[in-house]
Amino acid sequence: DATTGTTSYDVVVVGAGIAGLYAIHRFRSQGLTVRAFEAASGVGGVWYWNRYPGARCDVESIDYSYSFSPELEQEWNWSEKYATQPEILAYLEHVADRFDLRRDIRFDTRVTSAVLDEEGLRWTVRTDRGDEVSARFLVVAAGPLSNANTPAFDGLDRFTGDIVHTARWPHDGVDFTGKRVGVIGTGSSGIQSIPIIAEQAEQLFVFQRSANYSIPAGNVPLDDATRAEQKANYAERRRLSRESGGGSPHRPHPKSALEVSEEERRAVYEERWKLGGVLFSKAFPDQLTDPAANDTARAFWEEKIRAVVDDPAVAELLTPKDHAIGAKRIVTDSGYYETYNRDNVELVDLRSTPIVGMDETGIVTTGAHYDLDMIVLATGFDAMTGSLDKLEIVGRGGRTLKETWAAGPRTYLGLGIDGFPNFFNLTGPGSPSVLANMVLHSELHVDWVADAIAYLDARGAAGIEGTPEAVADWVEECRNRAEASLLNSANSWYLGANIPGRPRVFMPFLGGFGVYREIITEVAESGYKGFAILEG
Ligand code: NA7
Repeated sequence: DATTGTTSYDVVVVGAGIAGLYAIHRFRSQGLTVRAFEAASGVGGVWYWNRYPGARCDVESIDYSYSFSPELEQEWNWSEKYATQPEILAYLEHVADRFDLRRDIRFDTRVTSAVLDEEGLRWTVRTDRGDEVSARFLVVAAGPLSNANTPAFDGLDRFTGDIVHTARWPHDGVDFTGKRVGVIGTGSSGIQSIPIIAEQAEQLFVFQRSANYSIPAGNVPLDDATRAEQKANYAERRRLSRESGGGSPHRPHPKSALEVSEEERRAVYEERWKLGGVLFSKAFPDQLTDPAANDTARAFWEEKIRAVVDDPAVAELLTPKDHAIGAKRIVTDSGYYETYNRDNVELVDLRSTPIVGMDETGIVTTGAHYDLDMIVLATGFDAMTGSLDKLEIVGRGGRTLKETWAAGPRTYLGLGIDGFPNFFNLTGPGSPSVLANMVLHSELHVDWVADAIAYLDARGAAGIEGTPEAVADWVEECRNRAEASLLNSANSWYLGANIPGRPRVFMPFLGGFGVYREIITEVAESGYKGFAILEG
Protein backbone atom coordinates (compact mmCIF):
# COMPACT_ATOMS: atom_id res chain seq x y z
CA ASP A 1 0.00 0.00 0.00
CA ALA A 2 1.65 3.18 -1.22
CA THR A 3 0.69 5.23 1.87
CA THR A 4 1.04 2.84 4.77
CA GLY A 5 3.66 0.42 3.51
CA THR A 6 1.38 -2.47 4.50
CA THR A 7 0.98 -4.98 1.72
CA SER A 8 -0.96 -7.81 3.27
CA TYR A 9 -4.60 -7.83 4.37
CA ASP A 10 -7.30 -10.32 5.16
CA VAL A 11 -9.74 -8.63 2.79
CA VAL A 12 -9.54 -6.16 -0.05
CA VAL A 13 -12.84 -4.40 -0.69
CA VAL A 14 -13.37 -2.73 -4.06
CA GLY A 15 -15.74 0.23 -3.78
CA ALA A 16 -17.02 2.37 -0.91
CA GLY A 17 -20.69 2.63 -1.77
CA ILE A 18 -23.51 1.13 0.27
CA ALA A 19 -22.14 -2.43 0.24
CA GLY A 20 -18.45 -1.51 0.50
CA LEU A 21 -18.98 0.76 3.51
CA TYR A 22 -20.83 -1.86 5.48
CA ALA A 23 -18.27 -4.50 4.41
CA ILE A 24 -15.44 -2.47 5.96
CA HIS A 25 -17.37 -2.14 9.22
CA ARG A 26 -18.49 -5.77 9.40
CA PHE A 27 -15.14 -7.33 8.48
CA ARG A 28 -13.29 -5.07 10.89
CA SER A 29 -15.62 -5.91 13.76
CA GLN A 30 -14.73 -9.55 13.14
CA GLY A 31 -11.03 -8.77 13.67
CA LEU A 32 -10.11 -8.88 9.99
CA THR A 33 -7.74 -6.40 8.40
CA VAL A 34 -9.33 -4.53 5.51
CA ARG A 35 -8.12 -2.28 2.71
CA ALA A 36 -10.79 -0.64 0.59
CA PHE A 37 -10.14 1.12 -2.70
CA GLU A 38 -12.53 3.69 -4.11
CA ALA A 39 -12.20 5.37 -7.51
CA ALA A 40 -14.14 8.46 -6.38
CA SER A 41 -12.89 11.16 -4.02
CA GLY A 42 -15.57 10.32 -1.49
CA VAL A 43 -17.87 7.58 -0.26
CA GLY A 44 -21.34 6.83 -1.61
CA GLY A 45 -20.90 4.98 -4.90
CA VAL A 46 -23.98 5.48 -7.05
CA TRP A 47 -25.06 8.37 -4.78
CA TYR A 48 -21.67 10.03 -5.19
CA TRP A 49 -21.76 10.05 -8.98
CA ASN A 50 -25.42 10.48 -9.91
CA ARG A 51 -25.87 14.13 -8.92
CA TYR A 52 -28.23 15.05 -11.72
CA PRO A 53 -31.10 17.34 -10.74
CA GLY A 54 -34.08 15.42 -9.42
CA ALA A 55 -32.08 12.28 -8.53
CA ARG A 56 -34.05 10.43 -5.90
CA CYS A 57 -34.36 6.88 -4.62
CA ASP A 58 -37.45 4.88 -5.55
CA VAL A 59 -37.48 2.99 -2.24
CA GLU A 60 -38.82 4.80 0.85
CA SER A 61 -36.02 6.44 2.88
CA ILE A 62 -36.99 4.65 6.07
CA ASP A 63 -36.41 1.32 4.29
CA TYR A 64 -33.44 2.44 2.20
CA SER A 65 -31.30 2.70 5.35
CA TYR A 66 -28.86 0.36 7.05
CA SER A 67 -30.36 -2.00 9.62
CA PHE A 68 -27.13 -3.20 11.23
CA SER A 69 -27.14 -0.53 13.93
CA PRO A 70 -30.35 0.14 15.90
CA GLU A 71 -28.71 3.33 17.23
CA LEU A 72 -28.10 4.58 13.70
CA GLU A 73 -31.70 3.73 12.80
CA GLN A 74 -32.97 5.81 15.68
CA GLU A 75 -30.54 8.73 15.31
CA TRP A 76 -30.92 9.51 11.65
CA ASN A 77 -33.86 11.66 10.52
CA TRP A 78 -34.97 11.47 6.91
CA SER A 79 -36.69 14.64 5.75
CA GLU A 80 -38.80 13.12 2.95
CA LYS A 81 -40.63 9.90 2.15
CA TYR A 82 -38.36 9.40 -0.87
CA ALA A 83 -34.91 10.87 -0.24
CA THR A 84 -33.00 12.98 -2.73
CA GLN A 85 -29.46 12.16 -3.82
CA PRO A 86 -27.87 14.89 -1.62
CA GLU A 87 -29.63 13.57 1.47
CA ILE A 88 -28.68 9.93 0.78
CA LEU A 89 -25.09 10.99 0.18
CA ALA A 90 -25.12 12.96 3.45
CA TYR A 91 -26.41 9.84 5.21
CA LEU A 92 -23.65 7.65 3.76
CA GLU A 93 -21.03 10.26 4.71
CA HIS A 94 -22.47 10.28 8.22
CA VAL A 95 -22.19 6.48 8.37
CA ALA A 96 -18.58 6.65 7.18
CA ASP A 97 -17.78 9.15 9.96
CA ARG A 98 -19.83 7.55 12.70
CA PHE A 99 -18.15 4.16 12.23
CA ASP A 100 -14.77 5.65 11.38
CA LEU A 101 -14.64 3.89 8.03
CA ARG A 102 -12.55 6.38 6.03
CA ARG A 103 -9.26 5.37 7.61
CA ASP A 104 -9.37 2.07 5.72
CA ILE A 105 -10.37 3.55 2.36
CA ARG A 106 -7.95 4.75 -0.31
CA PHE A 107 -9.87 7.32 -2.35
CA ASP A 108 -9.16 8.44 -5.92
CA THR A 109 -7.79 4.98 -6.51
CA ARG A 110 -9.12 2.54 -9.07
CA VAL A 111 -8.36 -1.14 -8.84
CA THR A 112 -6.91 -2.25 -12.16
CA SER A 113 -6.35 -5.96 -11.57
CA ALA A 114 -6.72 -8.79 -9.10
CA VAL A 115 -4.75 -11.94 -9.76
CA LEU A 116 -5.14 -15.23 -7.90
CA ASP A 117 -2.12 -17.04 -6.51
CA GLU A 118 -3.46 -20.58 -6.78
CA GLU A 119 -0.87 -22.11 -4.47
CA GLY A 120 -1.20 -19.68 -1.61
CA LEU A 121 -4.89 -18.87 -2.26
CA ARG A 122 -4.28 -15.15 -2.12
CA TRP A 123 -5.28 -12.30 -4.39
CA THR A 124 -2.75 -9.73 -5.59
CA VAL A 125 -4.55 -6.45 -6.17
CA ARG A 126 -3.07 -3.58 -8.17
CA THR A 127 -4.34 -0.02 -8.58
CA ASP A 128 -3.89 2.88 -10.96
CA ARG A 129 -1.87 4.64 -8.25
CA GLY A 130 0.77 1.95 -8.10
CA ASP A 131 -0.46 0.06 -5.04
CA GLU A 132 0.15 -3.65 -4.95
CA VAL A 133 -1.41 -5.46 -2.02
CA SER A 134 -2.19 -9.04 -1.22
CA ALA A 135 -5.32 -10.36 0.47
CA ARG A 136 -6.86 -13.69 1.42
CA PHE A 137 -10.26 -12.52 0.21
CA LEU A 138 -11.32 -10.28 -2.64
CA VAL A 139 -14.69 -8.62 -2.12
CA VAL A 140 -15.94 -6.57 -5.05
CA ALA A 141 -18.60 -4.01 -4.15
CA ALA A 142 -18.32 -2.04 -7.38
CA GLY A 143 -22.08 -1.81 -7.84
CA PRO A 144 -24.35 -3.22 -10.53
CA LEU A 145 -25.11 0.25 -11.93
CA SER A 146 -21.78 2.02 -11.92
CA ASN A 147 -20.28 1.79 -15.37
CA ALA A 148 -21.89 4.71 -17.22
CA ASN A 149 -22.94 3.96 -20.79
CA THR A 150 -22.13 6.50 -23.48
CA PRO A 151 -23.44 5.13 -26.79
CA ALA A 152 -21.11 5.48 -29.76
CA PHE A 153 -23.05 8.29 -31.46
CA ASP A 154 -21.45 9.31 -34.71
CA GLY A 155 -19.83 12.74 -34.31
CA LEU A 156 -20.47 13.13 -30.57
CA ASP A 157 -16.97 14.58 -30.14
CA ARG A 158 -17.65 17.17 -32.83
CA PHE A 159 -20.42 18.83 -30.82
CA THR A 160 -19.03 22.15 -29.56
CA GLY A 161 -21.57 22.70 -26.77
CA ASP A 162 -21.49 21.01 -23.36
CA ILE A 163 -22.06 17.27 -22.97
CA VAL A 164 -22.94 15.88 -19.53
CA HIS A 165 -23.81 12.34 -18.46
CA THR A 166 -26.34 11.91 -15.64
CA ALA A 167 -24.11 9.29 -13.99
CA ARG A 168 -21.05 11.61 -14.03
CA TRP A 169 -22.77 14.86 -13.12
CA PRO A 170 -20.47 17.83 -12.38
CA HIS A 171 -20.15 18.57 -8.65
CA ASP A 172 -20.77 22.28 -9.07
CA GLY A 173 -24.01 21.66 -10.93
CA VAL A 174 -25.15 22.68 -14.39
CA ASP A 175 -26.96 25.90 -15.24
CA PHE A 176 -29.56 25.42 -17.95
CA THR A 177 -30.83 28.99 -17.88
CA GLY A 178 -31.43 30.36 -21.36
CA LYS A 179 -30.05 27.19 -22.98
CA ARG A 180 -31.36 24.93 -25.68
CA VAL A 181 -30.95 21.46 -24.18
CA GLY A 182 -31.30 17.96 -25.60
CA VAL A 183 -31.80 15.01 -23.24
CA ILE A 184 -31.18 11.55 -24.70
CA GLY A 185 -32.76 8.73 -22.69
CA THR A 186 -36.00 8.24 -20.80
CA GLY A 187 -35.06 5.76 -18.07
CA SER A 188 -35.04 6.78 -14.39
CA SER A 189 -32.22 9.30 -14.89
CA GLY A 190 -33.91 11.04 -17.82
CA ILE A 191 -37.40 10.97 -16.35
CA GLN A 192 -36.26 12.35 -12.98
CA SER A 193 -34.13 15.16 -14.41
CA ILE A 194 -36.34 16.26 -17.33
CA PRO A 195 -38.96 18.19 -15.25
CA ILE A 196 -36.24 20.24 -13.53
CA ILE A 197 -34.25 20.90 -16.69
CA ALA A 198 -37.50 21.96 -18.40
CA GLU A 199 -38.14 24.58 -15.72
CA GLN A 200 -34.75 26.19 -16.31
CA ALA A 201 -33.99 25.72 -19.98
CA GLU A 202 -35.18 28.00 -22.75
CA GLN A 203 -36.03 24.97 -24.87
CA LEU A 204 -35.85 21.27 -24.08
CA PHE A 205 -35.90 18.44 -26.60
CA VAL A 206 -36.39 14.95 -25.16
CA PHE A 207 -34.99 12.24 -27.45
CA GLN A 208 -36.95 9.10 -26.64
CA ARG A 209 -36.11 5.70 -28.09
CA SER A 210 -38.40 3.61 -25.86
CA ALA A 211 -41.21 5.02 -23.78
CA ASN A 212 -41.09 3.91 -20.16
CA TYR A 213 -43.65 3.35 -17.45
CA SER A 214 -43.32 5.98 -14.76
CA ILE A 215 -45.46 6.57 -11.71
CA PRO A 216 -45.53 9.68 -9.50
CA ALA A 217 -43.50 9.35 -6.32
CA GLY A 218 -46.23 10.92 -4.27
CA ASN A 219 -43.37 12.28 -2.27
CA VAL A 220 -44.12 14.11 0.98
CA PRO A 221 -42.03 15.64 3.75
CA LEU A 222 -41.84 13.43 6.84
CA ASP A 223 -43.05 15.10 10.01
CA ASP A 224 -41.93 14.25 13.53
CA ALA A 225 -45.01 12.16 14.28
CA THR A 226 -44.55 9.99 11.17
CA ARG A 227 -40.87 9.53 11.89
CA ALA A 228 -41.54 8.61 15.51
CA GLU A 229 -44.12 6.06 14.46
CA GLN A 230 -41.81 4.56 11.84
CA LYS A 231 -38.93 4.33 14.30
CA ALA A 232 -41.10 2.79 17.02
CA ASN A 233 -41.99 0.01 14.58
CA TYR A 234 -38.62 -0.32 12.90
CA ALA A 235 -37.95 -3.91 14.00
CA GLU A 236 -41.27 -5.14 12.62
CA ARG A 237 -40.78 -3.14 9.43
CA ARG A 238 -37.40 -4.80 8.94
CA ARG A 239 -38.81 -8.25 9.60
CA LEU A 240 -41.49 -7.77 6.94
CA SER A 241 -38.91 -6.33 4.53
CA ARG A 242 -36.54 -9.25 4.97
CA GLU A 243 -39.28 -11.75 4.21
CA SER A 244 -40.68 -9.82 1.26
CA GLY A 245 -40.08 -10.16 -2.45
CA GLY A 246 -38.51 -6.73 -2.87
CA GLY A 247 -37.01 -5.87 0.50
CA SER A 248 -39.68 -3.44 1.64
CA PRO A 249 -42.52 -4.09 4.08
CA HIS A 250 -45.35 -3.96 1.54
CA ARG A 251 -47.17 -7.10 0.44
CA PRO A 252 -49.06 -7.78 -2.79
CA HIS A 253 -52.80 -8.42 -2.63
CA PRO A 254 -53.35 -12.08 -1.71
CA LYS A 255 -55.42 -12.82 -4.82
CA SER A 256 -54.69 -12.80 -8.55
CA ALA A 257 -55.50 -9.59 -10.43
CA LEU A 258 -57.99 -11.62 -12.46
CA GLU A 259 -59.77 -13.17 -9.48
CA VAL A 260 -61.00 -9.94 -7.92
CA SER A 261 -63.83 -7.70 -9.09
CA GLU A 262 -63.13 -4.69 -11.29
CA GLU A 263 -63.98 -2.46 -8.36
CA GLU A 264 -61.58 -4.17 -5.97
CA ARG A 265 -58.85 -4.24 -8.59
CA ARG A 266 -59.12 -0.52 -9.15
CA ALA A 267 -59.04 0.10 -5.40
CA VAL A 268 -55.84 -1.95 -5.06
CA TYR A 269 -54.17 -0.12 -7.96
CA GLU A 270 -55.32 3.22 -6.59
CA GLU A 271 -53.76 2.42 -3.22
CA ARG A 272 -50.47 1.43 -4.85
CA TRP A 273 -50.54 4.55 -6.98
CA LYS A 274 -50.75 6.62 -3.81
CA LEU A 275 -47.85 4.69 -2.26
CA GLY A 276 -45.92 5.88 -5.31
CA GLY A 277 -43.27 4.49 -7.54
CA VAL A 278 -41.84 1.11 -8.18
CA LEU A 279 -44.12 -1.00 -5.98
CA PHE A 280 -46.94 -0.54 -8.45
CA SER A 281 -45.51 -3.54 -10.32
CA LYS A 282 -46.29 -5.74 -7.34
CA ALA A 283 -49.88 -4.83 -6.53
CA PHE A 284 -50.99 -8.37 -7.43
CA PRO A 285 -48.85 -11.52 -7.23
CA ASP A 286 -49.39 -12.52 -10.88
CA GLN A 287 -48.78 -9.10 -12.42
CA LEU A 288 -45.30 -9.97 -13.68
CA THR A 289 -46.07 -13.50 -14.82
CA ASP A 290 -49.51 -13.38 -16.46
CA PRO A 291 -49.90 -11.04 -19.46
CA ALA A 292 -53.65 -10.71 -18.85
CA ALA A 293 -53.05 -9.65 -15.23
CA ASN A 294 -50.35 -7.26 -16.36
CA ASP A 295 -52.72 -5.78 -18.89
CA THR A 296 -55.08 -4.65 -16.13
CA ALA A 297 -52.25 -2.70 -14.51
CA ARG A 298 -51.18 -1.25 -17.84
CA ALA A 299 -54.74 -0.09 -18.62
CA PHE A 300 -54.95 1.63 -15.21
CA TRP A 301 -51.60 3.35 -15.82
CA GLU A 302 -52.63 4.48 -19.29
CA GLU A 303 -55.84 6.05 -18.06
CA LYS A 304 -53.91 8.02 -15.43
CA ILE A 305 -51.32 9.29 -17.89
CA ARG A 306 -53.79 10.24 -20.60
CA ALA A 307 -55.58 12.36 -18.03
CA VAL A 308 -52.39 14.34 -17.40
CA VAL A 309 -50.92 14.85 -20.89
CA ASP A 310 -52.87 17.46 -22.88
CA ASP A 311 -51.90 16.39 -26.39
CA PRO A 312 -53.24 12.87 -27.16
CA ALA A 313 -50.54 12.34 -29.81
CA VAL A 314 -47.84 13.02 -27.21
CA ALA A 315 -49.61 10.78 -24.69
CA GLU A 316 -49.60 8.04 -27.32
CA LEU A 317 -45.84 8.45 -27.86
CA LEU A 318 -45.26 8.33 -24.09
CA THR A 319 -47.09 5.01 -23.85
CA PRO A 320 -44.75 2.00 -23.98
CA LYS A 321 -45.50 -0.36 -26.83
CA ASP A 322 -42.86 -3.02 -26.40
CA HIS A 323 -42.86 -4.20 -22.79
CA ALA A 324 -45.20 -5.18 -19.99
CA ILE A 325 -45.56 -2.73 -17.10
CA GLY A 326 -42.88 -3.60 -14.53
CA ALA A 327 -40.82 -5.67 -16.99
CA LYS A 328 -38.36 -2.77 -16.96
CA ARG A 329 -37.99 -1.09 -13.58
CA ILE A 330 -40.90 1.32 -13.19
CA VAL A 331 -39.59 4.85 -12.83
CA THR A 332 -40.55 6.99 -9.83
CA ASP A 333 -41.04 10.57 -10.99
CA SER A 334 -42.06 13.99 -9.79
CA GLY A 335 -44.06 15.87 -12.44
CA TYR A 336 -42.72 14.03 -15.48
CA TYR A 337 -45.82 13.77 -17.64
CA GLU A 338 -46.95 17.32 -16.80
CA THR A 339 -43.68 18.52 -18.32
CA TYR A 340 -44.98 17.70 -21.79
CA ASN A 341 -47.72 20.30 -21.38
CA ARG A 342 -45.10 23.04 -21.32
CA ASP A 343 -44.52 25.18 -24.41
CA ASN A 344 -40.74 24.87 -24.18
CA VAL A 345 -40.66 21.04 -24.26
CA GLU A 346 -40.73 18.83 -27.34
CA LEU A 347 -40.71 15.05 -27.43
CA VAL A 348 -38.67 13.62 -30.29
CA ASP A 349 -39.63 10.05 -31.21
CA LEU A 350 -36.46 8.20 -32.15
CA ARG A 351 -38.45 5.17 -33.30
CA SER A 352 -39.80 7.09 -36.26
CA THR A 353 -36.78 9.38 -36.69
CA PRO A 354 -33.60 7.75 -35.28
CA ILE A 355 -30.49 9.70 -34.38
CA VAL A 356 -28.06 9.87 -37.29
CA GLY A 357 -25.39 11.57 -35.20
CA MET A 358 -24.14 14.85 -33.82
CA ASP A 359 -22.52 17.79 -35.55
CA GLU A 360 -20.92 20.98 -34.22
CA THR A 361 -24.27 22.57 -33.38
CA GLY A 362 -26.57 19.77 -32.32
CA ILE A 363 -28.27 16.45 -32.92
CA VAL A 364 -29.24 15.19 -36.36
CA THR A 365 -32.09 12.71 -36.71
CA THR A 366 -33.53 11.28 -39.92
CA GLY A 367 -36.26 13.91 -39.51
CA ALA A 368 -34.54 17.14 -38.51
CA HIS A 369 -31.53 19.00 -37.13
CA TYR A 370 -31.88 20.14 -33.51
CA ASP A 371 -29.81 23.17 -32.67
CA LEU A 372 -28.51 22.78 -29.09
CA ASP A 373 -26.24 24.41 -26.51
CA MET A 374 -26.07 21.31 -24.37
CA ILE A 375 -26.58 17.54 -24.60
CA VAL A 376 -27.53 15.53 -21.51
CA LEU A 377 -26.81 11.83 -21.86
CA ALA A 378 -29.26 9.93 -19.66
CA THR A 379 -28.26 6.74 -21.42
CA GLY A 380 -27.81 4.47 -18.42
CA PHE A 381 -25.22 1.89 -17.56
CA ASP A 382 -23.38 -1.13 -18.80
CA ALA A 383 -25.09 -2.84 -15.88
CA MET A 384 -24.27 -5.83 -13.67
CA THR A 385 -21.07 -6.92 -15.42
CA GLY A 386 -19.74 -3.69 -16.95
CA SER A 387 -17.69 -2.63 -13.93
CA LEU A 388 -16.37 -6.14 -13.38
CA ASP A 389 -15.14 -6.25 -16.97
CA LYS A 390 -13.03 -3.19 -16.31
CA LEU A 391 -11.29 -4.99 -13.44
CA GLU A 392 -8.90 -7.59 -14.73
CA ILE A 393 -9.88 -10.45 -12.41
CA VAL A 394 -7.67 -13.46 -13.10
CA GLY A 395 -8.58 -16.78 -11.49
CA ARG A 396 -7.37 -20.36 -11.76
CA GLY A 397 -5.27 -21.25 -14.80
CA GLY A 398 -4.84 -17.58 -15.69
CA ARG A 399 -8.45 -17.37 -16.86
CA THR A 400 -10.12 -14.00 -16.55
CA LEU A 401 -13.64 -13.51 -15.24
CA LYS A 402 -14.48 -11.73 -18.47
CA GLU A 403 -13.54 -14.83 -20.50
CA THR A 404 -15.35 -17.09 -18.07
CA TRP A 405 -18.52 -15.02 -18.42
CA ALA A 406 -18.27 -14.36 -22.17
CA ALA A 407 -21.63 -16.05 -22.82
CA GLY A 408 -23.24 -14.46 -19.75
CA PRO A 409 -22.53 -14.43 -16.01
CA ARG A 410 -22.38 -17.80 -14.22
CA THR A 411 -22.50 -17.94 -10.44
CA TYR A 412 -23.68 -20.08 -7.58
CA LEU A 413 -26.08 -17.93 -5.52
CA GLY A 414 -24.38 -14.86 -6.97
CA LEU A 415 -21.65 -15.54 -4.40
CA GLY A 416 -19.52 -18.38 -5.73
CA ILE A 417 -17.75 -18.82 -9.07
CA ASP A 418 -15.80 -21.96 -9.91
CA GLY A 419 -12.22 -21.05 -10.74
CA PHE A 420 -12.35 -17.96 -8.50
CA PRO A 421 -11.87 -19.11 -4.89
CA ASN A 422 -12.16 -16.52 -2.10
CA PHE A 423 -13.69 -14.01 -4.49
CA PHE A 424 -17.09 -12.54 -3.70
CA ASN A 425 -18.95 -10.21 -6.01
CA LEU A 426 -21.58 -8.37 -3.96
CA THR A 427 -25.07 -7.53 -5.29
CA GLY A 428 -24.29 -8.82 -8.77
CA PRO A 429 -25.63 -11.35 -11.27
CA GLY A 430 -27.28 -14.42 -9.76
CA SER A 431 -28.70 -12.41 -6.86
CA PRO A 432 -31.97 -10.44 -6.68
CA SER A 433 -30.15 -7.24 -5.69
CA VAL A 434 -31.32 -4.89 -8.44
CA LEU A 435 -34.91 -6.04 -7.95
CA ALA A 436 -34.76 -5.48 -4.21
CA ASN A 437 -33.89 -2.93 -1.57
CA MET A 438 -30.19 -2.48 -2.25
CA VAL A 439 -29.30 -1.52 1.32
CA LEU A 440 -30.80 -4.60 2.97
CA HIS A 441 -29.47 -6.74 0.14
CA SER A 442 -25.95 -5.36 0.61
CA GLU A 443 -26.13 -6.15 4.31
CA LEU A 444 -27.35 -9.67 3.55
CA HIS A 445 -24.41 -10.31 1.21
CA VAL A 446 -21.79 -8.78 3.49
CA ASP A 447 -23.05 -10.71 6.52
CA TRP A 448 -23.06 -13.93 4.51
CA VAL A 449 -19.47 -13.40 3.33
CA ALA A 450 -18.29 -12.42 6.83
CA ASP A 451 -19.91 -15.55 8.29
CA ALA A 452 -18.29 -17.69 5.58
CA ILE A 453 -14.87 -16.25 6.44
CA ALA A 454 -15.50 -16.91 10.14
CA TYR A 455 -16.49 -20.49 9.26
CA LEU A 456 -13.23 -21.01 7.35
CA ASP A 457 -11.14 -19.42 10.09
CA ALA A 458 -12.76 -21.54 12.80
CA ARG A 459 -11.67 -24.65 10.85
CA GLY A 460 -8.28 -23.37 9.79
CA ALA A 461 -9.44 -23.72 6.17
CA ALA A 462 -7.84 -21.58 3.49
CA GLY A 463 -10.64 -21.01 1.07
CA ILE A 464 -14.10 -21.46 -0.35
CA GLU A 465 -15.10 -21.92 -3.98
CA GLY A 466 -18.41 -22.60 -5.73
CA THR A 467 -18.35 -26.01 -7.41
CA PRO A 468 -18.96 -26.25 -11.18
CA GLU A 469 -22.05 -28.42 -10.55
CA ALA A 470 -23.56 -25.91 -8.12
CA VAL A 471 -22.87 -23.06 -10.55
CA ALA A 472 -24.50 -24.98 -13.42
CA ASP A 473 -27.56 -25.75 -11.28
CA TRP A 474 -27.96 -22.13 -10.14
CA VAL A 475 -27.61 -20.82 -13.70
CA GLU A 476 -30.38 -23.25 -14.67
CA GLU A 477 -32.51 -22.21 -11.69
CA CYS A 478 -32.12 -18.54 -12.62
CA ARG A 479 -32.93 -19.25 -16.26
CA ASN A 480 -36.08 -21.21 -15.37
CA ARG A 481 -37.32 -18.45 -13.11
CA ALA A 482 -36.62 -15.83 -15.78
CA GLU A 483 -38.45 -17.83 -18.44
CA ALA A 484 -41.56 -17.88 -16.26
CA SER A 485 -41.51 -14.09 -15.97
CA LEU A 486 -42.55 -11.19 -18.18
CA LEU A 487 -39.26 -9.47 -17.23
CA ASN A 488 -37.41 -11.82 -19.55
CA SER A 489 -39.03 -10.39 -22.66
CA ALA A 490 -38.20 -6.67 -22.25
CA ASN A 491 -35.11 -5.08 -23.78
CA SER A 492 -33.77 -3.97 -20.41
CA TRP A 493 -30.42 -3.68 -18.72
CA TYR A 494 -31.43 -6.74 -16.63
CA LEU A 495 -30.57 -8.68 -19.80
CA GLY A 496 -27.74 -6.48 -21.03
CA ALA A 497 -30.08 -5.66 -23.94
CA ASN A 498 -29.14 -1.95 -23.79
CA ILE A 499 -25.49 -2.59 -24.67
CA PRO A 500 -24.58 -3.67 -28.22
CA GLY A 501 -22.66 -6.96 -28.21
CA ARG A 502 -23.69 -8.19 -24.74
CA PRO A 503 -25.12 -11.71 -24.64
CA ARG A 504 -28.85 -11.62 -23.92
CA VAL A 505 -29.06 -13.37 -20.54
CA PHE A 506 -31.39 -12.41 -17.69
CA MET A 507 -28.87 -11.68 -14.93
CA PRO A 508 -30.73 -11.20 -11.62
CA PHE A 509 -32.27 -14.05 -9.61
CA LEU A 510 -36.05 -13.68 -9.90
CA GLY A 511 -37.28 -15.62 -6.88
CA GLY A 512 -37.52 -12.56 -4.65
CA PHE A 513 -35.44 -11.22 -1.79
CA GLY A 514 -37.04 -13.25 1.02
CA VAL A 515 -36.73 -16.56 -0.84
CA TYR A 516 -33.13 -15.79 -1.82
CA ARG A 517 -32.29 -14.92 1.76
CA GLU A 518 -33.71 -18.26 2.93
CA ILE A 519 -31.75 -20.17 0.28
CA ILE A 520 -28.35 -18.62 1.03
CA THR A 521 -28.90 -18.82 4.79
CA GLU A 522 -29.78 -22.48 4.52
CA VAL A 523 -26.66 -23.12 2.39
CA ALA A 524 -24.50 -21.50 5.08
CA GLU A 525 -26.20 -23.42 7.88
CA SER A 526 -25.70 -26.70 6.02
CA GLY A 527 -21.92 -26.18 6.00
CA TYR A 528 -21.79 -24.39 2.64
CA LYS A 529 -23.43 -27.01 0.46
CA GLY A 530 -22.37 -26.50 -3.17
CA PHE A 531 -19.10 -24.88 -2.17
CA ALA A 532 -15.76 -26.64 -1.87
CA ILE A 533 -13.98 -25.85 1.40
CA LEU A 534 -10.29 -25.66 0.55
CA GLU A 535 -7.65 -26.74 3.03
CA GLY A 536 -4.55 -24.63 3.58
P1 NA7 B 1 -31.77 3.19 -18.25
O1 NA7 B 1 -32.97 2.82 -17.50
O2 NA7 B 1 -30.96 2.11 -18.88
O3 NA7 B 1 -32.23 4.24 -19.36
C1 NA7 B 1 -31.37 4.64 -20.39
C2 NA7 B 1 -32.16 5.38 -21.44
O4 NA7 B 1 -31.27 5.78 -22.48
C3 NA7 B 1 -33.24 4.52 -22.09
O5 NA7 B 1 -34.36 5.33 -22.35
C4 NA7 B 1 -32.57 4.08 -23.38
O6 NA7 B 1 -33.47 3.74 -24.41
C5 NA7 B 1 -31.79 5.31 -23.73
N1 NA7 B 1 -30.69 5.01 -24.64
C6 NA7 B 1 -29.63 4.22 -24.41
N2 NA7 B 1 -28.84 4.16 -25.50
C7 NA7 B 1 -29.44 4.93 -26.43
C8 NA7 B 1 -29.13 5.25 -27.78
N3 NA7 B 1 -28.05 4.76 -28.37
N4 NA7 B 1 -29.97 6.08 -28.44
C9 NA7 B 1 -31.07 6.56 -27.84
N5 NA7 B 1 -31.42 6.29 -26.59
C10 NA7 B 1 -30.62 5.47 -25.90
O7 NA7 B 1 -30.75 4.03 -17.36
P2 NA7 B 1 -31.06 5.05 -16.18
O8 NA7 B 1 -29.77 5.69 -15.80
O9 NA7 B 1 -32.17 5.95 -16.52
O10 NA7 B 1 -31.57 4.14 -14.99
C11 NA7 B 1 -30.86 2.97 -14.61
C12 NA7 B 1 -31.39 2.42 -13.32
O11 NA7 B 1 -30.98 3.28 -12.25
C13 NA7 B 1 -32.88 2.38 -13.17
O12 NA7 B 1 -33.46 1.24 -13.73
C14 NA7 B 1 -33.10 2.42 -11.67
O13 NA7 B 1 -32.95 1.14 -11.11
C15 NA7 B 1 -31.95 3.28 -11.21
P3 NA7 B 1 -33.98 2.19 -24.57
O14 NA7 B 1 -34.94 1.98 -23.43
O15 NA7 B 1 -32.75 1.32 -24.43
O16 NA7 B 1 -34.58 2.13 -25.90
